[in-house]
Amino acid sequence: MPTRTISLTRYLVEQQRHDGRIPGELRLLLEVVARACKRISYEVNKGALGEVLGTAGSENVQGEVQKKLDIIANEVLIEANEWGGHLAAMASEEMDGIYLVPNRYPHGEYLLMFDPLDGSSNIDVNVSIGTIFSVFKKDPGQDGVSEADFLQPGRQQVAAGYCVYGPQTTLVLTVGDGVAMFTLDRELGSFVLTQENVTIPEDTQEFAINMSNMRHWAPPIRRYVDECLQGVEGPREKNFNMRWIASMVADVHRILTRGGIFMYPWDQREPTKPGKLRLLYEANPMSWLVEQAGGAAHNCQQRILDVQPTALHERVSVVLGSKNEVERVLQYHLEAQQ
Ligand code: P6P
Repeated sequence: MPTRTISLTRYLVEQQRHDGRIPGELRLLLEVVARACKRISYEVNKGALGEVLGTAGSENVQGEVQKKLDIIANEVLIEANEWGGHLAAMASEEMDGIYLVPNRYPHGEYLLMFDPLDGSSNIDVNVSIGTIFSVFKKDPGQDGVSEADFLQPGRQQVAAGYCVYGPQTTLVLTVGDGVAMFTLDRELGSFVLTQENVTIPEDTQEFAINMSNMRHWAPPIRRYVDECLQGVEGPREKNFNMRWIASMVADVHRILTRGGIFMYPWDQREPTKPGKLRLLYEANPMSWLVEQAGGAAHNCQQRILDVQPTALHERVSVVLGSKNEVERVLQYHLEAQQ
């Protein structure tokens, strides 16, 4: 336990006081999201004892089978956030359209998007999963709120983060002034600051990609991975390690903690889709966190945070992590075009 325990609340109040980067309404919103994540962690940790495992017998807008915990996590986030008065609307991987704050509650200026439980294919096998969230401000000049308000490039986020439910429950957050990590102290029942100024090493010897898709990749991705696999005998002149948890939250948490490169690129399986991961509530928040920690995040054509969304659930190709490795992948894409 760090000698000077700083709770999430104290951290946010001091950030608010320090440079006004966190207005009171945003601080309250982030504290509500954190409390919702604490509740989700409690539900996830029940496992087989809580009758929360297995499928819900339904599909989400992505056509993916919904796990019971997907729906529980979504409901926890909706119920926690709808009454506080700081949101105009929410959007979720688990809901087709946006969720307007009911008229019986006051409305605010913020928009909250989330993947309530990312990596849910890992739930039943007890592997780390997590909640990913992204916060924007609504255009003050617009009356009402619509899906169009959510279609903002990721560089306009005002807060982003995730909570990973693993051996520890850890909340990772940025409001544009670096990345901080808070570990849930279950005895106190609060998130305690355990790391700030998180920094991703610019170089790495660890890559994360689903190797079973190798035959479907574009040539520049194939070249990059082949060179990693050739190790010291190849052009990289060093050996690489591979990790793939199939839970973006867990893979990104490893990269924020010790470096690495994460790739879920476009491939030929569904050539009309730019990638598998969703732009608004997976790639954007993770990309801002990675950039705030000194890393890079690209879709192989442009910086992910500059992508102009055109649909709530649109997908994107993702290459993110240690800056020099991401730049090498981009260089291989440029060379392939010459
Ligand atoms: P695959 C989880 O379903 C997810 O959206 C990400 O968390 C993860 O990185 C990816 O999909 C895993 O995909 O095709 O390897 O199962």
